[in-house]
Amino acid sequence: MKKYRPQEFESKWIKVWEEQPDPFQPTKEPKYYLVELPYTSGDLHIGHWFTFTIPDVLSRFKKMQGHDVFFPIGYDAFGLPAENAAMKRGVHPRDWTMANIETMTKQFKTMATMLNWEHMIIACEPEYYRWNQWIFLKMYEKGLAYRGSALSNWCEKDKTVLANEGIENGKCWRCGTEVVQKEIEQWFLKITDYADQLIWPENPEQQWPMSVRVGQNNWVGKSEGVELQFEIVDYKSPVTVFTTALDTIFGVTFLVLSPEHSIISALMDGTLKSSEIEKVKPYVNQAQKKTEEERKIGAKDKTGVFTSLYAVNPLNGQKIPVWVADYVLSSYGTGAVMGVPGHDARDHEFAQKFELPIVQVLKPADSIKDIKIEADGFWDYADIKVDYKDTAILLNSGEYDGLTSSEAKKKLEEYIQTKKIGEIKKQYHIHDWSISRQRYWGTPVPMIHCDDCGMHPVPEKDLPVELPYDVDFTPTGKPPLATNEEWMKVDCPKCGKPAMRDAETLDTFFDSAWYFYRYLSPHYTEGPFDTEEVKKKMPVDIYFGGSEHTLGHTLYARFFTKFFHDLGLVPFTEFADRRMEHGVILGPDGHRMSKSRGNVINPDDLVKEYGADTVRLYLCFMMPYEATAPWSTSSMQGAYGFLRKVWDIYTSGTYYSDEAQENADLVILLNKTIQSVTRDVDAIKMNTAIARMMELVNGWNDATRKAEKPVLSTANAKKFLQLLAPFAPLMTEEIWHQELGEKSSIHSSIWPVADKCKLKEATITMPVQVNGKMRATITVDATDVEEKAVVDVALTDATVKKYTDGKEYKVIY
Ligand code: ANZ
Ligand code: ZN
Repeated sequence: MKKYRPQEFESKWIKVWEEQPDPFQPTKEPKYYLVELPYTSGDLHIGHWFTFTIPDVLSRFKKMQGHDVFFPIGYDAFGLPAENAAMKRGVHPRDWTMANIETMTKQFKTMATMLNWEHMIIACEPEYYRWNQWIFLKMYEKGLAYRGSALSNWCEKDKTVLANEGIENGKCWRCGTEVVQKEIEQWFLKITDYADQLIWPENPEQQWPMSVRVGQNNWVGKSEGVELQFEIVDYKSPVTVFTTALDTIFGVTFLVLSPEHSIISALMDGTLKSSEIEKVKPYVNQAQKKTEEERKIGAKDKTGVFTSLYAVNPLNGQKIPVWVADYVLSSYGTGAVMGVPGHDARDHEFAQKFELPIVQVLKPADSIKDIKIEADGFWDYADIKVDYKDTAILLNSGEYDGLTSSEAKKKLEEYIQTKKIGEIKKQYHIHDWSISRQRYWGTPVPMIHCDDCGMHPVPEKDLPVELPYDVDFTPTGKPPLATNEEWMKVDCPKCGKPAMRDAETLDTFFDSAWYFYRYLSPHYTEGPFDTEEVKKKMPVDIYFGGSEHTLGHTLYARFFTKFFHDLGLVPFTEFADRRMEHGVILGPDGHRMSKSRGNVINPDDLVKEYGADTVRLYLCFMMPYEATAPWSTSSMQGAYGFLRKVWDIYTSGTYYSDEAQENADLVILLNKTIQSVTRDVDAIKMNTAIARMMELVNGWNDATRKAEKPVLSTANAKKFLQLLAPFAPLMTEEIWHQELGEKSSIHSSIWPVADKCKLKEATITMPVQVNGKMRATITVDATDVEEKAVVDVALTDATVKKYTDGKEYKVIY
């Protein structure tokens, strides 16, 4: 018997697969399984193995079922870490990235996946980013890409702008530096034009996790309300507020402006006089240091100052004080809020802190009991909206008293529209997407700036604008590309005079927003992708990836898809039918793996010691794809033990044979295993599929030991090996050829189907009662449970005979 030594055959098969053409002919429709393309960080970690192995098992399985499976790979190769690593180690970002790609590709290949390497894309290659530029120019043409200025999240260490999605707890997601606010000129994409389309309907056709859909919908944050004007006493221009609670207008006891509001600016520069300016100035100055995130989070402890201005409530003519406070954001609505402390939680805290009057203007209908209304009359509008939307009743609201909230809203909307003091408005929380970075390692923005005649797109025939190799990319606050004067110089495409290139580069989230289209035709030169291929293979069947991409990447990818749809490039508006989020493998100590903790599991070492099949099998067995659990070396050794058992079964020559007298129970168990493994792999429950296979191996072992001769036919033995093939592709291929004498790959063989007739238990045990007392149990053939046969067995049973012999009886079946 040969010993299980994966090192002796694993690399052989990987090479054979790579070199030999695959004779497989699909008979069923295409499947597109997509895993988020890895970032070229340097080494493949166990998390990469996990996120790719399970989709690979699914891909191999679907292929064996006859599908034309597309399972591509590529590299997200631009971005800051390359630049940072380059500065730290004195290597060029491109060289660093390319070296990483080489290492990672080598590592990936040891994983024995069926990835379509010939479709690989590398985002930092001109062949790819040329189409980033093309898409950018199309967006520019449609007015979706524009140059603007905005108060931006700025990372002082990386010297770059960050999108909101790039901030974690107020810190840069890459380097952890505190993010500050700075007014910066940059390129934007008008994702807000697609805000409505990005909102998931209640019951979408696509299977995306509820958490993702809710998260994205909240991020888009559509809300319907009104913009309403309040006159300012002794000042020419009114303040417009955005409110979703017009029915609370009689409860307004103050106005709050954001520190960036134009009226506050007028106070700051003295255009507008304030008796409180000595308090307003320092408050506004320090508020501007906080990031939007901090202002939202820190909004618990309210701060603010009175401006000395007064406004007039347009409904009841009341004079109310105007405050400035940083819980009002300049980036949302109009940057001004009508304070309703009776019903808005934030306004309520503010009023309590600064002793402003609180007026209740909504109460529950009489029929509703047990509602918590605070002693000062506070009843949270957020609760009202959810639970009693239409039934709350107005009070303290003049002629509107007694109306329900929805009746009042309708009437008030009519009133403000006829008086021309307000209008119905939709607001979104999502901002336009800032896409330019003042850094080097990215796609150059394909624009030209001419002193004489303005800004022009680079003509399409001149694409790609290649990223120059020679630049000084040390951050100085000036974009690194600007340091290469030769590169910067270009003739104006309009007037021909000397002009300048745009020195900024695109956010890497731009690259990853459409890469899965490019996979289909990675070398296509007529456009970003071959639309015929898209029609054949897309939408993606399942998109596998991490939950950290809920609000960034997957939202951008959906936006690009909708844009492509509008260009007529794709026939659908959602790119993936299903999204599946993977969990995290923790270190053996239950903590996140990290170098500093020393709890990192290195897949290369494991492959060397146990072989790739064991690592794959364990990753599939350790937990469901969505779960998070610690690594266990002993369980992994268990996986190794299982594969060794299988190896011994197939190499010992005693478990199966062509002429075996088969064990009927084992045949049934095998067919049941085929059935459940098929079902489980299809449902991506790899761990339970493996558990079923383990049961079969134990049953096979027991039966063989008892019989002391082969108990399965070779044909059936092959079927089990096929079940295991997607999980342990190398060992099964070795056995398939060496032990079973097959000539073509097990991975192009046809997936076994359970024999319906052999799914039932072989025998059934039944109790037999005589005069109401159980006297015996009999065993009958499961295929023969007809009354006559069963009764015959019962009546010939020795124990039963004792009670029935010589007596008269009646049989009840
Ligand atoms: C008065 C009011 C009374 C409000 C009430 C709510 C409840 P959503 O649903 O998220 O759109 N608001 C408006 N602009 C703001 C800004 N720039 N910064 C902070 N808060 C702002 O929220 C809309 C509500 O958020 C608006 O309706 C406004 O407060 C506040 F019982 O107006 B409301
Ligand atoms: Zn010009």
